[in-house]
Amino acid sequence: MLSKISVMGLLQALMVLNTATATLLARRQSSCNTPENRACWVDGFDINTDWETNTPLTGRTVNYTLVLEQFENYTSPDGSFKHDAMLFNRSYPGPTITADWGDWINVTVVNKLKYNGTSIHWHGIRMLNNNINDGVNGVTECPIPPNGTKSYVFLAQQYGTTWYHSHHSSQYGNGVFGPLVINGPASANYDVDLGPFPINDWYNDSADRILSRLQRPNQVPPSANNTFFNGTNVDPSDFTKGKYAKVVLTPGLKHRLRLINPSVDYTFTFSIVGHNFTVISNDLVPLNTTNQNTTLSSIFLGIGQRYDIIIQGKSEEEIAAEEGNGNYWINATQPTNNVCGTSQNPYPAAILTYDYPNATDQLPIVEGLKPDDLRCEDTTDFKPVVQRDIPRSAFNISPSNTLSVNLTPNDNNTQVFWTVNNTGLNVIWEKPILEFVRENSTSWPAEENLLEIPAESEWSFWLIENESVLPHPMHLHGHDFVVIGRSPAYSNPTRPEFEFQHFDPVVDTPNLNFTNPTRRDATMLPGKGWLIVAFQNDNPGAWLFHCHIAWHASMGLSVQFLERKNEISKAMNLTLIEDNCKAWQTYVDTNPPWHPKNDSGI
Ligand SMILES: *[C@@H]1O[C@H](CO)[C@@H](O)[C@H](O)[C@H]1NC(C)=O
Ligand SMILES: *[C@@H]1O[C@H](CO)[C@@H](O)[C@H](O)[C@H]1NC(C)=O
Ligand SMILES: *[C@@H]1O[C@H](CO)[C@@H](O)[C@H](O)[C@H]1NC(C)=O
Ligand SMILES: *[C@@H]1O[C@H](CO)[C@@H](O)[C@H](O)[C@H]1NC(C)=O
Ligand SMILES: *[C@@H]1O[C@H](CO)[C@@H](O)[C@H](O)[C@H]1NC(C)=O
Ligand SMILES: *[C@@H]1O[C@H](CO)[C@@H](O)[C@H](O)[C@H]1NC(C)=O
Ligand SMILES: *[C@@H]1O[C@H](CO)[C@@H](O)[C@H](O)[C@H]1NC(C)=O
Ligand SMILES: *[C@@H]1O[C@H](CO)[C@@H](O)[C@H](O)[C@H]1NC(C)=O
Ligand SMILES: *[C@@H]1O[C@H](CO)[C@@H](O)[C@H](O)[C@H]1NC(C)=O
Ligand SMILES: *[C@@H]1O[C@H](CO)[C@@H](O)[C@H](O)[C@H]1NC(C)=O
Ligand SMILES: *[C@@H]1O[C@H](CO)[C@@H](O)[C@H](O)[C@H]1NC(C)=O
Ligand SMILES: *[C@H]1O[C@@H](CO)[C@H](O)[C@@H](O)[C@@H]1NC(C)=O
Ligand SMILES: [Cu+2]
Repeated sequence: MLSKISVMGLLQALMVLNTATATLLARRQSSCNTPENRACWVDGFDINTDWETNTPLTGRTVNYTLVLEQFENYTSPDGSFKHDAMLFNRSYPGPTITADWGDWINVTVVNKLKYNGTSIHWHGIRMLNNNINDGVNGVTECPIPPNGTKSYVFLAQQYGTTWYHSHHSSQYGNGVFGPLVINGPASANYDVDLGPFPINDWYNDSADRILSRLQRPNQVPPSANNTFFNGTNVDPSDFTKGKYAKVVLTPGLKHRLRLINPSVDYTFTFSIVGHNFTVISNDLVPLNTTNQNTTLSSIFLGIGQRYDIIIQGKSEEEIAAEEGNGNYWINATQPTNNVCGTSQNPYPAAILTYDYPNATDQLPIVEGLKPDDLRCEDTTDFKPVVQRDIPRSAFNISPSNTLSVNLTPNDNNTQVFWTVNNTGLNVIWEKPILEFVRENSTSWPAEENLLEIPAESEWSFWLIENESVLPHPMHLHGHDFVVIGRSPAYSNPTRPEFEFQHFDPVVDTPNLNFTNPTRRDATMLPGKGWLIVAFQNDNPGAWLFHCHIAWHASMGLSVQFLERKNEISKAMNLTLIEDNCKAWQTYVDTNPPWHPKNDSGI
């Protein structure tokens, strides 16, 4: 049941990555990447390096083993409730995987779940010529069966903060996720790296049970039972149970905090009472902090999005001069019904505290920002350090690159689907798209929602129109996209509510941004509105573009882009997926797995 990645596959990927840098292994200078010089990394590589063409190959492989186990009566980290959970190495969230820019990462996943397959995706990782390690069952691999093992091997071509999670139906909602940190240069200086800080929703029920309820008509998704900061919080109905997450600063120093939203359904506005912060990257893309003001008092965090921020610690004297007690709330608020200006914290917050002689254990006493001060919309005006301009002349919108999203019942109204151009995604776990490609077959079913990227295009532009009032956090695999344009959020007070805003080529095209637009791997599609993204047609493989609300993805809200189809077999060794597919088939033959028609499988 063991599937191995051959050394040949690795070498192939190395060769195609960059012949110029592959010959010289990068070396670290001692004067580099100090608190005064974070822009520096190693000889010839710094914050201005375009990682799409240059990566400081270290020749090192970091190895991790993640053992995925099922717990029947897992006590929630807030002590409030017991239910099923699925955890990596018995830890919630899973362990942080850490590497340096240019390392190879080898994560061996051991599936000890009782009844579920699994498939682990490395969110935001480029996977250049390495689609077989993207970890999407039914697309790039078969699920890893119970008692099966698979090693995912990939290059840390980018650097910054991201996460990994199961792509097997809504399974990550049971706890199957963890942070992934790749050390590299930064676009502003700091003294202390505090590490990852996931903020996510928590339910007193398993993801499997919630999803099976939502697949029926007229169901509303449950409200979360808590918000977890770095995996914990107090019980909202009994503050003596569980514990607050505490972020500890040293007075006077600058601290880097790596925000991640690995929720299944919630977006947040993040803020810290009494502290502004500087955003140095969105997703895995460093931001220029000198030609724009990235110092903010709050930031919107959609599902799948990350922000690395730098917090300037106050001096002991500054703290003493304040009305507070040296402790400050870290809030993750939500606007009511997606209406900006109505943000509030439904659950207890986390605490920012200081390590100094006068520190106390008291709870913060200053309430924090007024709700209307909070930014409650996704930011699209951040400019990356490495500039990329998009050829306006190549821009064209037609029905062939328009995706229309809606919530659609089936004919006899017994099930509901999230559809894209009238079809909800439904992958075949036993026969991933890469298997069709290997067989040189194009006879995949319509429910694969597969869109072939025209071979001759350099840039691929996509207009997504959202018929529903719900905003959707859209995430692309295998690339960063640029956000060329977007309608205002439907809740924007200047817009009549619920009025659909179609993309109007005449009115809207002049306002699109082709000059160094925001570049990242997850962004919001506004309710009753539109979004235009573009990405380069340069990574052979089958790549998902999906809503990152777990319920929506599992109910169909996804397409797959098939890119440079004729080059896929050359770029990687597709036979490497075979062993695991055989193991999965053996499992299926004896234990028919649950995969109802209206579960997309991702
Ligand atoms: C990771 O495992 C590979 C293969 O077993 C080995 O060659 C390599 O030295 C290991 N890396 C480290 C950092 O130990
Ligand atoms: C979990 O809890 C249920 C209900 O309390 C109980 O029936 C079951 O035996 C427990 N399972 C384990 C493994 O403890
Ligand atoms: C990855 O780790 C597994 C388990 O330790 C090992 O068998 C395999 O050789 C490693 N692969 C590479 C490319 O280092
Ligand atoms: C996964 O396991 C859970 C709990 O054991 C079960 O309820 C669910 O049906 C399984 N899902 C799949 C997709 O196999
Ligand atoms: C997995 O291995 C355990 C221990 O060897 C065994 O009890 C269990 O039946 C196996 N499960 C499957 C699905 O093969
Ligand atoms: C998050 O929790 C882990 C485990 O308890 C801890 O080691 C880490 O310091 C925490 N991170 C922050 C930013 O507080
Ligand atoms: C944060 O920035 C706001 C302006 O947006 C400013 O009014 C406020 O004084 C700043 N707060 C701190 C603690 O620097
Ligand atoms: C940011 O923009 C400024 C002004 O355009 C430029 O001088 C600088 O080199 C850019 N890069 C960084 C990392 O600040
Ligand atoms: C940047 O914005 C912050 C917060 O809004 C504000 O406090 C600061 O004065 C601004 N800095 C510049 C250079 O405009
Ligand atoms: C620390 O507490 C002591 C005793 O209450 C007080 O005299 C001193 O001013 C405080 N120092 C600071 C920096 O808050
Ligand atoms: C921040 O969190 C604290 C503690 O939960 C709460 O009292 C305060 O109202 C929150 N602030 C906002 C703006 O919701
Ligand atoms: C979440 O927990 C369940 C089970 O205890 C309750 O039934 C729900 O009412 C609760 N939901 C919220 C929003 O707190
Ligand atoms: Cu959605």
